[in-house]
Amino acid sequence: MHQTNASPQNIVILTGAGISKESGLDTFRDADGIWSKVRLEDVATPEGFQRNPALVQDFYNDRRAQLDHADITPNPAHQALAHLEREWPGEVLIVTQNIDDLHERAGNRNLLHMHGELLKARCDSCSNLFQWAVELTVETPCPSCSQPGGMRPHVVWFGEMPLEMDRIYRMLEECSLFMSIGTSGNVYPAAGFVSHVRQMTTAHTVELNLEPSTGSTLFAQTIYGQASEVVPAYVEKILSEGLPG
Ligand code: BJW
Repeated sequence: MHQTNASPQNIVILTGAGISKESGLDTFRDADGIWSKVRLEDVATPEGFQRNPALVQDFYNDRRAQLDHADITPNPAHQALAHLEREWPGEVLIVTQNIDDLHERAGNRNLLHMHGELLKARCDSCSNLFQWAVELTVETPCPSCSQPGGMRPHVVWFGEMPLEMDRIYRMLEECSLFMSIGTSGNVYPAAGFVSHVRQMTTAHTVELNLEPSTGSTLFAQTIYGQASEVVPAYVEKILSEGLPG
C-alpha cells in the first residue's frame, strides 16, 4: 500500500449503468439498452407515472425481480471498488446513479444512490420510506398510513431532484481524485460533476468506460475497456503507486 505523511486524500467515484453491464443488467443508451425497449417519457417521468401507474410499477417490478436472479452478482469492477474502500487510507465515496444493489453486495459501505434504490419504495401520502423486495401495485397500501394508491418506487425520474446533492457537492469539493465509471455523461447533474471538480479543486479526474462519454474531453485521463478489466487494474495501480500527479 502507498503510504504518505500528508492528510488523507479522498476519492469520489461516480458510477453508472456500464459498471453493472457485465453482471447482466442492461444499460440505458447502448443499442440494446433499456431506452431501446421502452420510452423514457413513459417510465421515468412523474408525468408518465400519473398517466399510467400500472405500466411504471410493472417496469420496476420486473427490474426488481431481475435483481433477485441467482446469476446477477457483483463483477470484478464492483469488487475492486470494495477493495479500494477497505484499503485506501482516506475516504472513498461511491456516488452511484444505479438503482441496483451490486455495490453493497460487493462490500462498499460509503455509498450514495443519487437516483434512488430499486429495493426501496415510498409513500407519496405520508412520505415514509420502506425496504421493498416484492411487487408493488397501484393498490398496494402503505405499511405506515394504510393509504392505497400512494406507493411508488424510490427512484429519481426526470424533472425530480436527485438525492443527497449537498453531501455529494461537499465531497466533490474535498476530493483529490474523481473517477467516473460506466456512464455515458448524458444525464445532469451527474454529467456536470467533472466540471465542478475541475473548477473547485486540483483533483485528478479520470474516466473509465467502454467508449468515450459525451464529456470525455473534460477528463485529465481516459481509459477505455470493459469495467471488469480496467477498474481492477486502475485500483491496483493507485493502491501501489498512489494518486497520479
Ligand atoms: C460500459 C460497459 C462495460 C457499457 N464496461 N462501460 C437540458 C440541459 C441540462 C439538463 C437538463 C436539460 N433538460 C433537462 C435536464 C435535466 C435532466 C437531464 O439531465 N436531462 C438530459 C437527458 C438532458 N435531469 C434531471 O431531470 C435530473 N434531475 C434534475 O436535474 O433535478 C434538478 C431539477 C429538478 C427539478 C427542477 C429543477 C431542477 C434527474 C435525472 C434522473 C435520471 N433518472 C434515470 C432513471 C432512474 C431510475 C431507473 O434506473 O430507472 O437514471 S434515467 C437513466 O439515466 C438512469 C441512469 O442513472 C441515468 C444515467 O445513465 P448512465 O448510467 O450513464 O447509463 P447509459 O446507458 O447512458 O451509459 C452507460 C455507459 O456505460 C455507456 O457509455 C457505455 O459505453 C458504457 N458501458 N458496457 C464499461 N462493460
